[in-house]
Amino acid sequence: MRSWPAPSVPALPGEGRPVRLHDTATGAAREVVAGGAAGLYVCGITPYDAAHLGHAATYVAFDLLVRAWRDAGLDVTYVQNVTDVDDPLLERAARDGVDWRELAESQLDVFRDDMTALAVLPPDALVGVTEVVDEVGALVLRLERAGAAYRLAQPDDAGAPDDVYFDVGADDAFGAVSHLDRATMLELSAERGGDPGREGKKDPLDPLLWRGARPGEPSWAVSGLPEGRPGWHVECVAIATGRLHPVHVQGGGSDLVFPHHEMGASHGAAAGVRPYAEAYAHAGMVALDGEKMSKSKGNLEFVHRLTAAGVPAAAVRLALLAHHYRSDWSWDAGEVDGAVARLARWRAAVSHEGGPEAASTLQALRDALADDLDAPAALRTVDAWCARQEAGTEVTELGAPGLVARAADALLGVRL
Ligand code: 5CA
Ligand code: ZN
Repeated sequence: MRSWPAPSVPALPGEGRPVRLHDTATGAAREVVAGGAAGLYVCGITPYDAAHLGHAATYVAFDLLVRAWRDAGLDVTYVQNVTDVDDPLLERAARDGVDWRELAESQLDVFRDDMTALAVLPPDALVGVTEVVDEVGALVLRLERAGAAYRLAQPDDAGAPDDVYFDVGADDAFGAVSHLDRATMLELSAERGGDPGREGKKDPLDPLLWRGARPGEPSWAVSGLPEGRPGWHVECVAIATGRLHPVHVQGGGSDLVFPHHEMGASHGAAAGVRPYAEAYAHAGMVALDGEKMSKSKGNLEFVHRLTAAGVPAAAVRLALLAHHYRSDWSWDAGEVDGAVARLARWRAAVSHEGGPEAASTLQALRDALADDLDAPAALRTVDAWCARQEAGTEVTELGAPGLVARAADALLGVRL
């Protein structure tokens, strides 16, 4: 489906270092990409409500990875999905009396505008699940043929199309992404879209691969499967493995470690794609004023609300970058003030023809990003150059401010 416009990325002299990235599965940071090409898959939005600042923070985090990889000379292919058919979307559409497709399209437009404002590089492919139902169905059938799936009659309607479940027992390595104990897995499964209480399953943790059609719900006919629609985890595995060879990094927020990425890894293994992803990278959760952002509590912040209130989008981006992508943190109104002040300081410092040499600043910026995308350290290196510029005691090089400005734009996505 349509993505969003790509911001231009200025050219920089030289090349960045290979990026070391923290892998949730191994618990260590390492260079994930060996050759000259990198494949990134990041879990996209479920467009039933406007994407909030926490979602934006996750996409800005992976945007840093794309920028650092490209700067290091890699040929990057970036794929992102849109969960444009799922329970929360259908429930919200029914509640509000709108068509689920229209609801998804309208919320996607808000998301595209926010990503454009934040100068996030668009994925090479933004794939809606409804566009690739056949691909997902083919993977479900493959898992059935591999003996890793089973069918279950709908609870109250034996004549209705069956549901298809994945058998977590089919993967010996199940648990290797999250390393959670079973009690925690059961708890998270219930919280995050699973149905551990469903009767008749082989294991309460077994996730849905394909949901048999229910009255009033959209469904598709895929040859060999009951009339129905894709399950959640399998959609991402189908979309990622169908386009990336290999999937170097499977990314998303840390709320997806379990069950989503754990199940994805097992689906991949059972289907013969071993490993599904070379590494699993997760962004921390953003809260608001100390509490988890939650639609029911109404404590949400949005990129478009901030920009409509006059905050430059570049300042919103700087505010997000001031937190390490792996940390959980809480947004409060003070974040804006600090970022607006920093943006003004940077802009003033680069608005000269000359300034202190900047090649070492570029190097430090690259080093910070290559070290597990340490954006806070990268911001401090630019701050330090600004301080030298303000002190005015160093030999001035013509063009140095321009280099700092181009580096901030290309590597951090902050245009000065
Ligand atoms: N469509 C699925 C992924 S396949 C989904 O989780 N959609 S979402 O709209 O709920 O979330 C979109 C992305 O934002 C996911 O990568 C998710 O992990 C991330 N995310 C959700 N909440 C937050 C938050 N509070 N802070 C940071 N990232 C978040
Ligand atoms: Zn996903």
